Order: sequence, then structure tokens, then C-alpha cells
Amino acid sequence: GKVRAPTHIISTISDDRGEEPCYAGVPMSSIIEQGLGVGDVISLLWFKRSLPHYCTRFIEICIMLCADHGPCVSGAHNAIVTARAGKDLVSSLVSGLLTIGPRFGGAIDDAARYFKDACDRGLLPYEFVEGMKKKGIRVPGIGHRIKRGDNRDKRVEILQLFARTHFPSVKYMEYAVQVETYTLSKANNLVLNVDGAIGSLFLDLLVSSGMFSKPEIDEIVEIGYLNGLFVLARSIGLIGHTFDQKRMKQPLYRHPWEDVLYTK
Ligand code: Q5B
Repeated sequence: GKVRAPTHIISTISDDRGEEPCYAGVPMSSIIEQGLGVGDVISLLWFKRSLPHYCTRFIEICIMLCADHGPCVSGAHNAIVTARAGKDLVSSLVSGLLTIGPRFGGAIDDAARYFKDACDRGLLPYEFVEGMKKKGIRVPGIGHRIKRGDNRDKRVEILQLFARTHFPSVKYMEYAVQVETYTLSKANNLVLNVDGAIGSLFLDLLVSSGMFSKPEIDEIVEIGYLNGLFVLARSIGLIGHTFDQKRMKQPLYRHPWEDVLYTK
């Protein structure tokens, strides 16, 4: 009989061989005809399943809220400087994206990992925070450069309100809020930030939607899908900043001497 030559690539999320592309088995035309949105497309291509509307709406809200946070944050600053050096769109975009990491926007996966572990082990918030301090690890999802206990992040409030209204359970978010109550008692800048809100709430979505088995949830948290939300969202803003600089024909950026401490 015929023997199938071994393939070099295995792919399980999309197929372009038929009349139209399919995402996780769902034809493109069906996605459009049903009036689905980008949250549904992310569900199909990242999670390989259709999710209930409140889940896809939550994904879309995360994308909208994280699309930009002004020109002064690390990613936008890099994109602006790169665009002003005359580089192309892709170079400016990736220059901004490369700043996303444990301090800036890329703390979502670690927030989910640490909040899940601490909550599942039944650690009291102070035990968790003090344990992290002993290990010399900053609590991911806690702390912000400009947000404070008396100047909360509106994005966090919007996400929390949506989840409290639509999610079957917000157990992990409530744990993160208890952690924030404790960290705020130590310093006013140690608020639950947007990374921590998304990390804890996505755990709630995974666990309470009933759409994922426990091994699947553990795998998602272990692989780290959630920083992808910030990367995807902030790309929108970084592209916007690049166009903005090019539209204004901004010259090469040079940082002013006065703003550098030259020392020996
Ligand atoms: N301390 C975010 O720090 C920041 C602590 C902490 C325990 C903590 C810091 C941090 C964890 C990572 C995280 C996501 C670097 C942030 C984002 C998107 C964004 C950005 C935007 C957007 C800020 C002062 C004192 C020190 C520290 C202690 C600080 N954080 N202790 N756990 N988590 N967080 N990142 O202001 O005793 O004086 O030595 O690493 O979740 O990126 O808008 O800007 O949309 O673009 O530089 O929102 O919190 O504070 O370093 O001067 O620390 O607080 O140990 O204590 P800062 P520092 P001490 S959201």
C-alpha cells in the first residue's frame, strides 16, 4: 500500500487547503456570517475552541484596554525613537514589543502562576507576599509607576466590574484583591495593576467557564498564553505611535545632555 512520507510540520489550529481557510475547523465564512469578532478568532486560534460570548467579550475588552497607555511607557518610547531614526513600521513595532517583559506588560503569566499557586495552597495574602519578599521576588501584577492607592487604574476597575457581572466565579481575582489590600498597607504604589487584573481574571475565566479541563488549565498557565494578550493589544498602539511620528516627519531623536548624569 501507499506509505505516507513523514511530515516535517504538524499543525492543529488552521487549514487553508479547502475553498476557504478554517480556524480550528470553523470556516471563515461561518465566522463572518455569525457576526463573530476578534475575541472569537483568538479563542479558535489560541485555545482551539469556541468560547461563550462573555469570555470572548472579556478577551476583546482586554485588547481594547491594553491597546495603548500613552507615549511615555517603555514600548511606545522605543517605537517612537525607532520611527524617528527613519526605520520602517516593522522595525519600530518590534523595537517597542521587545520591551514587554517582567516589569512592563509581560507580568500577566507570572501573575497568573503565582496567584494560582498561592490561592490553591490556601496561603493567606500576607504569607504569600512575605514569602515572595524572602525569596527576593517582586509580586507580579502588583505595583505601578504612576497608579496609586488613591489614583487607581481605571482599566483594572473596568475589568473587575465586567467579571463580577458576567463570570460564574471571581475567586482568583478576589484573592488578588486581598493581596493588593495587604501590599497597599505597605506602600501606596503597590496596587493591583492591569497585568495582575488580567492574570487573575483569566484564571477565573479558565476555571469557572467549564470550557477547560484541569490539565488544560495547568498547561495554559505553564506554557504562558496570557502575555500574548498584552503583546497583541499593545501592537495596536505601537503601530499608531509609529504612524504618528512619520505623519509629523519628526527628526532623529537625541536625548538631551541635561537629562543625563555624567559621572565617573
Ligand atoms: N515594590 C511595575 O515599580 C514596577 C513591587 C514591590 C513587591 C512588587 C514594579 C514591579 C511587578 C511587575 C509588574 C506590570 C516596575 C506593571 C505595566 C503596563 C502599563 C505600564 C505603564 C501600561 C513599578 C519601590 C519599592 C521598592 C520595591 C517595592 C515595587 N513593586 N515589592 N512586589 N511587585 N511590579 N509589572 O515604581 O523597599 O524601596 O526597595 O516590578 O506587575 O507594565 O503605564 O507605565 O499599560 O503601559 O519602579 O500599565 O512595581 O518602583 O522599583 O522604585 O520600587 O516598592 O521593592 O521597595 P517602580 P520601585 P524598597 S503594569
